[in-house]
Amino acid sequence: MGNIRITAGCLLPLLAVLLASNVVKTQEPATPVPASPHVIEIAAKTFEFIPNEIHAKAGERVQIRLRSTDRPHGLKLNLYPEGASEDGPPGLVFDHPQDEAKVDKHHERVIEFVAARPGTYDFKCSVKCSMGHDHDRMTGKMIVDE
Ligand SMILES: [Cu+2]
Repeated sequence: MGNIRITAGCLLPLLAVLLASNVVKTQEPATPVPASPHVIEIAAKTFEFIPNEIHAKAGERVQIRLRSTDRPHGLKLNLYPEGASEDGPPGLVFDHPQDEAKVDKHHERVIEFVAARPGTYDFKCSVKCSMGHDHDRMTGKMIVDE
């Protein structure tokens, strides 16, 4: 089989291609590291959130760490700021549908979203944690600044 001959003339272009592809590889952007979220701890207890007013900046990724100190509670945020029309995209953008973010006694629940639009977002306990109207005053607000 004398007609298959590998010469230096064949190898050089191949080498050039290999080098070029290697260069392209190193120029690819590194896997983006998600910006660390703004962590806000909230304690839920009968019948209040502590704190009941939290702050974030527009565009910021927010991580609420909700902890119950007594019985099951939950935290449900309005997705639209106070007074805004609910036609457009929501002001708070969740990676996963929010569900009721329920948390049991002495447990912690992480709620993560991007606070896309400035405004005041009300939140409330999503668990019927009292027989009377006490549960209704278990509310709070998140103020998202420009
Ligand atoms: Cu509650």
